[in-house]
Amino acid sequence: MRTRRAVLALLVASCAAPALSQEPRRLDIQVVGGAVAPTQRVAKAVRGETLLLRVTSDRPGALHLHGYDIELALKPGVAAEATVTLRAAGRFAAYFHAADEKPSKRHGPALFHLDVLPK
Ligand SMILES: [Cu+2]
Repeated sequence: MRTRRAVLALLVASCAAPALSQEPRRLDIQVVGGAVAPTQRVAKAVRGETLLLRVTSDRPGALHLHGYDIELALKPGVAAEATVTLRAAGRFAAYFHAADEKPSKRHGPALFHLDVLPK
């Protein structure tokens, strides 16, 4: 019980002060059928923070984070990762591009938005 409480306290501390941590904060995104759960549609971060973006997908394709121009190749069963230091504040849209989609296809709705708040 004591251990459990200590772990909880640690979790709370690391969530409350992401900008002060030197370790990248992990942002897990699960793409299922080309979409994410409603709770993952907006991710919040603070400028200056370093994120470890970790993405899984049940379909092959790519995740494209506009603005930061990060493209992650996605293969089912393999987590794709990118580390990014957030130097620009604003709202950035991420899209899922299916492996079989035509290159000319225009973007549909965003997979999720990354809100980077100025300090
Ligand atoms: Cu795109």
